[in-house]
Amino acid sequence: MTNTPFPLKKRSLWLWLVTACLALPLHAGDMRAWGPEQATGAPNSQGPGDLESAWASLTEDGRDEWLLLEYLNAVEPAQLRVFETFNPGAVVKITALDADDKESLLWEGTDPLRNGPPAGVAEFALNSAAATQRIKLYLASREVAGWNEIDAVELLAKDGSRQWAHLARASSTYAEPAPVATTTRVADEFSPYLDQPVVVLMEDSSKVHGVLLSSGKDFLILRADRNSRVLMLNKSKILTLEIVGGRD
Ligand SMILES: [Ca+2]
Ligand SMILES: [Ca+2]
Repeated sequence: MTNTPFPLKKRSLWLWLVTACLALPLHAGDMRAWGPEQATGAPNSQGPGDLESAWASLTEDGRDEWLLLEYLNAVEPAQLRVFETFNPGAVVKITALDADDKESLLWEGTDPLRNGPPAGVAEFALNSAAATQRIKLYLASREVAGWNEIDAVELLAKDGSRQWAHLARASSTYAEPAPVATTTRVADEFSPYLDQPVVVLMEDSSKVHGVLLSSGKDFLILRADRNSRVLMLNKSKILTLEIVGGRD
C-alpha cells in the first residue's frame, strides 16, 4: 500500500476548491473589517462614520492610496458612482485597466465631494474608453485629513447597464495585521514612554491622545483613545510627546 500523504487527485480537488472559492464573491461574514472587499457589492454603510463595512487604508494620511475594482461584465464605461462614507473628497484620478494592465485615463480632477458634506455619492462622468471590467481609483489621502473610506462603487455603462464591484484590491488596508506586530521596538528617546498614556503634538498642530505601544525606526505606534485604532505616527513630524498626568 502506498502511503502518499497528499494524493495527487485530492490535491487537484483541493486546488480546484481554493480557486473556486477565490472566484466567488465574499459573504458579509467572510469580510475583514475595513478590507478592500468592503467596497464590493451594493452600499451597506449608514454613513457618515468610521464604519468597518467600508474600505479604509492602513493610515489616515500617511500616503496616497488606490482602490482597484473588478466587475463581472466588461462594458464601455460611462459613469462611476463612488459611495464615500467617511472624510470624502480624496478621489483625484480614475483609470480603466485592460487585460495587460495597461491603463487609460477615464477622469482626472477634483472630487465633487472635496470640502463638501461628511458623506455622499460622488458621480464621475468618464471619458469614452474600450470595454473594461477593471477600474482603478486614485486617492490623494494626504490632502484630505482622516481615513477616506469608500463603501461601494457602481459602474454605469454606455448601454445603460449598472453593476457593483465584484472584487477589490487596494494599496493598503486597515484590515492588515496591526503594525505593532511587525515593528521592532528600538531604544531611543521615546522608550521611557512605552505603555504609557501620552499626548503627541504633531507638526500640523493636531494632537493625538493614546497609549504608546512601540517606537520603531521611523514611526511611533500608538493606540488612539478616540477609537482604539492603532496609529502610525511619522517620527519626523512629531513636535512634542508628553505623558498624560493623573486627574487633578
Ligand atoms: Ca486621508
Ligand atoms: Ca460596503
